[in-house]
Amino acid sequence: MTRCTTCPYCGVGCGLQATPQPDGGVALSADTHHPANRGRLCVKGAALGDTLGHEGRLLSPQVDGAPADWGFALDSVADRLSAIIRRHGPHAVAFYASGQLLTEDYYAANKLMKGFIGSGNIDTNSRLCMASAVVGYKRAFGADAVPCCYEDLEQTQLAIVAGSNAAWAHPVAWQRLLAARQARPATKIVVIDPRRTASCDDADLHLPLRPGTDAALFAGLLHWLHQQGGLDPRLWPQLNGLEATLAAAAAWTLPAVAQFCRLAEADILAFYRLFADSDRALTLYCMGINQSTSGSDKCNAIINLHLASGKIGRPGCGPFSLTGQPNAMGGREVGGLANQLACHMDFSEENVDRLRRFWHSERVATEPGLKAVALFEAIARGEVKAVWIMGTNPAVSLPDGLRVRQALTGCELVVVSDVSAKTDTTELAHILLPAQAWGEKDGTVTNSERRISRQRRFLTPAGEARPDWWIISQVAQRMGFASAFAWHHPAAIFREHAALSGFENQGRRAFDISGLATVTDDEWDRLTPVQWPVNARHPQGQARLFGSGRCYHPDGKARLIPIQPRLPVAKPAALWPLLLNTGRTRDQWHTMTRTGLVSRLMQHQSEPWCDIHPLDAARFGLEDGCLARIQSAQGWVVVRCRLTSSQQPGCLFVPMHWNRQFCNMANVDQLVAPHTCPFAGQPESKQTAVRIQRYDCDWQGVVLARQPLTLGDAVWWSRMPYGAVTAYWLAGSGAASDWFAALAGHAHWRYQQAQTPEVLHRLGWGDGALQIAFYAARGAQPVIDIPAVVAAFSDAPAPEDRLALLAGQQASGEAAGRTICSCYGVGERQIAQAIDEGCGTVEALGKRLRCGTNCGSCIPELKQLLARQPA
Ligand SMILES: Nc1nc2c(c(=O)[nH]1)N[C@H]1C(S)=C(S)[C@@H](COP(=O)(O)OP(=O)(O)OC[C@H]3O[C@@H](n4cnc5c(=O)[nH]c(N)nc54)[C@H](O)[C@@H]3O)O[C@H]1N2
Ligand SMILES: Nc1nc2c(c(=O)[nH]1)N[C@H]1C(S)=C(S)[C@@H](COP(=O)(O)OP(=O)(O)OC[C@H]3O[C@@H](n4cnc5c(=O)[nH]c(N)nc54)[C@H](O)[C@@H]3O)O[C@H]1N2
Ligand code: SF4
Ligand SMILES: [Mo]
Repeated sequence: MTRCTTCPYCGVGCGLQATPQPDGGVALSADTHHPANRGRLCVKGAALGDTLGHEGRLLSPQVDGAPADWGFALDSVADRLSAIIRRHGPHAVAFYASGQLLTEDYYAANKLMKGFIGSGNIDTNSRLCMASAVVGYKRAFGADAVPCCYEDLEQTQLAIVAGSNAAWAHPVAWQRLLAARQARPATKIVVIDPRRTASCDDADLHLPLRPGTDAALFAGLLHWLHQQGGLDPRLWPQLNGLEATLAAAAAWTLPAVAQFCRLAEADILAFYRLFADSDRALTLYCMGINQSTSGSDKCNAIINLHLASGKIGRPGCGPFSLTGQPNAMGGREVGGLANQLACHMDFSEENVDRLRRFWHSERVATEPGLKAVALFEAIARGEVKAVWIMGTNPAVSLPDGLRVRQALTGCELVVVSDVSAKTDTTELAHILLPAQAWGEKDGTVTNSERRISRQRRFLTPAGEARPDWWIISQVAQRMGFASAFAWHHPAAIFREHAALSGFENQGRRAFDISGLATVTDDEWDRLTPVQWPVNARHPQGQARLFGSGRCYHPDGKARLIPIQPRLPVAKPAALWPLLLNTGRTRDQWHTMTRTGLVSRLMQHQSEPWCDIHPLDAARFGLEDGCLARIQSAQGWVVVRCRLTSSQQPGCLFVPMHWNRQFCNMANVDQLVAPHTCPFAGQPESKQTAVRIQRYDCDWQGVVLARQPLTLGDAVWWSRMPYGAVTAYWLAGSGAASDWFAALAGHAHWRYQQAQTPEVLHRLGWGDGALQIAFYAARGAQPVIDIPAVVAAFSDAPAPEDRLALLAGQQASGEAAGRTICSCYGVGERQIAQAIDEGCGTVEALGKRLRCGTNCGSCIPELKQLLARQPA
């Protein structure tokens, strides 16, 4: 039977259908009925079927490095946590959770820590992601409530895309916006981003502002509108703080904004006029706004503008924070952030009392706990002695990565619930608990537009994996809280959560799904996607909020917040002349635990890299394709340079994804400083002061093998899975032949070798098949046809073709080149050839090669190739 479910990746929250196949497999396809995607999927969603295998999965619990049964593992967690609490009190323990948990899991974790252990110390990776957006909404509306919905993408006249590369990070929402503009060409798109991203390819206007200066741009717009008479005086009685906000914005005249943001006045004015002339304007914002030491103020600068101009609460209007993870929003609802309680309640005495009565617990935490960055600092100082990490990989994703690793290494008790056996974080755990993965577990998630959807089970769990909610409640029971954690089904947790949302609410809290508090298990299982609130007033949910102007502050009025735009803490200086930006790439998800398994997703960008402007490259003696070492006050990485004018001079970009499982020297968060926003606690992951220099090595190469290799740190390496073969890009010092000899193989393998002073190629044959292939060149990376070499592992070439293989080339035929379209595996060289042969448009390429015809994420790159090689 087909089961509808929700994508486990981004906050767009697309629906999928999973249909069991006669051969025992599962066919996945887009759900044509899901309101978030209506039949569309992006590359990552479309490749989900390739991630369902058990490769790399954590299959059984482990305690102190040894396999354990569940009973022993759960007892160990409960006993050790309880012992630490007895000795040092409840604040000596902490949970660090994730926007990738399901709402039911998240609710259980929050209830255990804040309701029964009695500490506020549960925080989440959403701190690195949405915390500023939460502060922005709460300050403005008195509630963490996104006013908008995806239909606004279709109904707006102006989409302002600020600090978001939605073409890659929220592809299906982006495609909806583009489709809407195609239907109504008067719709305009303005992208605000220091880099020229894939999203800019479709923009009517790109404002490449100086990093970190968005607040001034928006404050300037507010001031300019006010001067033009563009604000709506009818709204003013409903607003608090307007006068002070306008007074603060008055400094931001056009010339002042132009100077601060380093933009041309004409471009700024073009943007401001578009806003003034559009009755319906929508601002979509994401990490380029949130990940900042003044992220909260940037969010409020955006919200101020929409409130004062009345572009909110109507179709096509509003400040729309795009959530990152599939259930970042659910985490905000249950109280996954250390500075809130549950169901959007804060730590006021009244709310603490309310929760005491609802949970029947005398131990409810009375004050906020430690936010993520501060939490790991407290672990490092030994103040927090135990941490339970669930569904996140902090050794990779938190700033000041080296210190985070040290903190975990020195911590008395590190418990990790994960689906992957080997991550940078699981490697540091004392107790490992195998969680059920997407497709194996059942629960709900909430997407960017407040829409609650079901993730449904359609697979048998791997090994002994258990649902996260079950693991948490088992530990809670063993810690002595049996009756409060006696759930037998996730639907029971959902009902409790829904009931709490309505408990003594009386319209005071925006988050209210009390209309779902009495669903039966069966109704919960059949739940169709619905946008909260779901209550007596809105039994079918509600698409847009704040249409009436009423907010959740005690006086019911929305608040404008006076903003003083500030530059990032990181400032370029003599020692650190460049500003490092970090973020996402199209085909990878975070720390690559899932997408890194899929070779077609790895082929889009197979190595960690750094984008650098040609002027900076010349200044620091770098060329396209060379390896460079980037250093900050915190640490360093080694990545490959890509020269591109999409970067502005003075700024670098390195992806956030790579970590020690994929490259031994490319975890970019080892560079990022732990500076945070004073209101949100969110780190400034987008701006770090760094320097760059060429990475000295004698040779570069690639080694391909049937088994993953243990390469150590004597060389720089970067791993790329290629089906049954694993490839590693390499850079080393000394003689390549010595390195390979030390690595290599079996006595009975026979080696074929080609060597000149410049290159060393070696193929190892055993049992009639290719076992290992090594290509090294002095200085630069060898030019090798990797797909051809990979193919030779399964189809040993005829002896007369082995010389071509030794040369690293395919014997005949044209190789496809770097994968551009991941959906259909279409490569750069195939596309170039088709263009040469007359395909002059994206549509023509799609007809010929199918590229770009599924999810559309590669269309920006197809356009670039077309522009580069006119037919
Ligand atoms: N493919 C893919 N998609 C994802 C994810 C993924 O890992 N991979 N992760 C999901 C998650 S959790 C999240 S949070 C979202 C993130 O989605 P996005 O926020 O769209 O992605 P990022 O690449 O982190 O950053 C967005 C842009 O902010 C820009 N930026 C940097 N500094 C500034 C600045 O000062 N001002 C402005 N205006 N822009 C700036 C960067 O150049 C970058 O292009 O993506 C979600 N979707
Ligand atoms: N420099 C820099 N750093 C960043 C960012 C940036 O832009 N720049 N972005 C930040 C942002 S926005 C985010 S959201 C974070 C993301 O960073 P992380 O949350 O650290 O990244 P993930 O790889 O998503 O980690 C998820 C982990 O949970 C496991 N997992 C998957 N499903 C389940 C499950 O059902 N149960 C359990 N228990 N485990 C599961 C996976 O195997 C994986 O180990 O990174 C942040 N760090
Ligand atoms: S846009 Fe892609 S990654 Fe995001 S939910 Fe949809 S299919 Fe999944
Ligand atoms: Mo995120």
